[in-house]
Amino acid sequence: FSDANVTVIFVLGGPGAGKGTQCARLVADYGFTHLSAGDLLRAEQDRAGSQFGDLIRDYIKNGLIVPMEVTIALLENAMLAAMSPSSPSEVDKSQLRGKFLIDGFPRKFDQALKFEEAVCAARLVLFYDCPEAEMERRLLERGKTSGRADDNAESIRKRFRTFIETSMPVVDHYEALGKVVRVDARKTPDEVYEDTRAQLKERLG
Ligand code: UP5
Ligand code: MG
Repeated sequence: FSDANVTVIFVLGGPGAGKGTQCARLVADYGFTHLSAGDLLRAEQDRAGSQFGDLIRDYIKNGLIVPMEVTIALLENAMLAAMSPSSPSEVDKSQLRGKFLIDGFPRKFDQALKFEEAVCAARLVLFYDCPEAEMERRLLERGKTSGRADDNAESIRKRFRTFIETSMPVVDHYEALGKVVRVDARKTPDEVYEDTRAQLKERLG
């Protein structure tokens, strides 16, 4: 895809920081297409005939990062489908236009490099900053009804470890490039969204 025609914002933050919640609001106000890497992986896991189902299930339960070839292919296909619903195989990718929130990806430094090389560069990174105790409280609460295989105390602990050890360096990398918009995610969803909008207005005009 061409960086001039396609806008990508990575939406990052720890497990339960509120990435999905804020993306839903941004979609309504800005017309972005929201692509959650975790949601795409869960859909692929449940797709009949997928060769990756068992692998994805195992990685997610253990809070580990699924090999990037799988995730990047799912993201690229979803972007293509959003921009060219009719005949995705015949289009000239450099002519396609779209605006995307890529939620929960990249989670590892090499994934960031590979995505930018294979798909397109990120314009900004929205980073939702939330203390672990608050994220844990939210995830355990959601776990009562979510049915997510990783919303339990043991998986949550593993997800936190992966986030700190492997995913925070991605944020640091974009911070050094001046691309990070940091939002305090401890407040109510409305307050977090107001802060998001104010900062995006400053950065995107
Ligand atoms: N909530 C939200 N905002 C709140 C607020 N301000 N105040 C109070 N409550 C708030 O929110 C979580 C819960 O908190 C909800 O109940 C919400 O109502 C409440 P949500 O918006 O869902 O937060 P989010 O950050 O999206 O949390 P999520 O659990 O989705 O984060 P993860 O990053 O853990 O999950 P994801 O689906 O992205 O990834 C899951 C797994 O998939 C990973 O652990 C990994 O194994 C795998 N994965 C990969 O391998 N590669 C990838 O690229 C992506 C995922
Ligand atoms: Mg999410």
